[in-house]
Amino acid sequence: MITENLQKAINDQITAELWSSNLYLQMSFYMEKEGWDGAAHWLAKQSEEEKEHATDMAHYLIKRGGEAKVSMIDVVPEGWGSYADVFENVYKHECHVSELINGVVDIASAEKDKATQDFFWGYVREQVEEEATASSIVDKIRKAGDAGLFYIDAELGKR
Ligand code: OFO
Repeated sequence: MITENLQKAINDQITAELWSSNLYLQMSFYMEKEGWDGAAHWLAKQSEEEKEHATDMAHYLIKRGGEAKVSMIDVVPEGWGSYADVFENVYKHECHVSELINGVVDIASAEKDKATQDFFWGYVREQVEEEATASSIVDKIRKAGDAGLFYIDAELGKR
């Protein structure tokens, strides 16, 4: 059975994942409106992935005898700037999520809950990948210049 404290931390993380999902969906709509269909597709996929993370965490919590809750999701920002601005914000947000996930591991560790530590270590590793992916997209955008953006957009559309 999971402790109340840990249950709250996981439910907070579920809310954060759903917020991330909405953030990326909003970015996806923005890029679609700007005519960047590849980025819009990439961001829509990322939005789906974040929702899957929330669901995965909820299933885990229920399996451990806890109660999963969907809390109110705050409104996400809108009106992004350039192509680079959008992906710089994706990168920044992923770094922030990594800190949140580390926080859940810390609580699980303080509660000596090995299963939850192990479960969230999976997400710690996944965040390394997500940060690296976002950072490499930002890098390519910076190197590409305006004309190169069409190539990058086509590549992102293949996700
Ligand atoms: Fe939920 O994976 Fe990144 O944020």
